[in-house]
Amino acid sequence: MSDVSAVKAALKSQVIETPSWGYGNSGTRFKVFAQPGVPRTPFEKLADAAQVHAHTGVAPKVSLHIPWDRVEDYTALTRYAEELGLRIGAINSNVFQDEDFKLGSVTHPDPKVRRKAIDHLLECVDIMDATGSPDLKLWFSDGTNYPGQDDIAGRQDRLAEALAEVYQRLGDDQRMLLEYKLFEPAFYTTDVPDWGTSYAHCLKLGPKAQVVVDTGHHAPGTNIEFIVAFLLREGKLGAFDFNSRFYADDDLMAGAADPFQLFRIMHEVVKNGGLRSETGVNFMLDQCHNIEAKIPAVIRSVTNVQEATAKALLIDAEALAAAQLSGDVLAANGVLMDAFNTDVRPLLAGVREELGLAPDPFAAYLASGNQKRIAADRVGGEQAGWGA
Ligand code: LRH
Ligand code: MN
Repeated sequence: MSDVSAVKAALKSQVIETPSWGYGNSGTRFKVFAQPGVPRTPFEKLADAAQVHAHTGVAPKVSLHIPWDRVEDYTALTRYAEELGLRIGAINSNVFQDEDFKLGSVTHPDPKVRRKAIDHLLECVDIMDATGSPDLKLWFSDGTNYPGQDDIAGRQDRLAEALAEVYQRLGDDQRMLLEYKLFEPAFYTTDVPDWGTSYAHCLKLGPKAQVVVDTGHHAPGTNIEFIVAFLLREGKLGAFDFNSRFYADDDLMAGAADPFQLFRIMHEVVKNGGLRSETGVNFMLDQCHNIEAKIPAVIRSVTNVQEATAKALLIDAEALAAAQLSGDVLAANGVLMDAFNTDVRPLLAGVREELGLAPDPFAAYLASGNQKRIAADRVGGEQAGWGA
């Protein structure tokens, strides 16, 4: 049986990075619904992220997205984050909204357009230098919509060339995290469509290049925990973008659509040393709260990840190994299901109290009155969103 004090210690030192864009307006092509109290500036997004950390104790990092979070003075933004007890996490590039990138960014047929895209990625590394962020997170919407539209292998050459130039620019304590996605916005080829393509590019680039697993970016039925176990074994799992989905890249709250999948993923993380800080896996949320209040939704997502982690930590590893090695299929599956069916909320409530926090962060936040306060204070100005 797992040592409860070791489980508690692991839960107390867990770090979940929240996305600045998760606090802004978001939607679909059909509609973006605004909400009262939505932040207007990156500073207000940090203030919202600080609420999540204040109530959960495990969310001290915030991912930024450029240009959505572009500011005059990144030192001031970083200092403000520190005053709030936060630090700047991954810097996300954005080569999916510029008019020039319709046919691709770093894979575009026109070298001038590729240059523009690479310069944006290099600007993101400058912002990492200014904010102390160790992670450059790259997701490319690049792809094609029709057979014959472009040279599939040629685009890979262009991608590899761009990644190599950016890789050279990285500092010793910096790394690039290459995210893959099956489709959307492109609907025929996507230039980084799956973990294998990202892994292959990262292998060629070197040790400072690792793969990002966004849980919403796979074909239905994909066994994501296999990918996680494989990449951890190779030392190439750099980060997660946690969210959940029923169909495609729905970007719903992590653990909301499929808590059992999140548990299976965290089991492979725990078993393969991915929770150890020295493994360097960055656990991030990448979600959109199109109809639900944003700060409470992020708090719920953080506690969902905590619950999946707690259940994974409670797995009786010895009993599991014994059953696996003796080929006792039902016993092995039973060990995992015992952990999954364990109500870990009392354990997590205890962990929070030991951290000096309220046992139920969601209820505590709603009772704090912060939601009413920001709705009253944040009137006027332009609410933050995807700026598309
Ligand atoms: C692409 C993605 C990527 C981010 C964006 C907000 O679907 O997952 O990680 O840049 O969402
Ligand atoms: Mn993502």
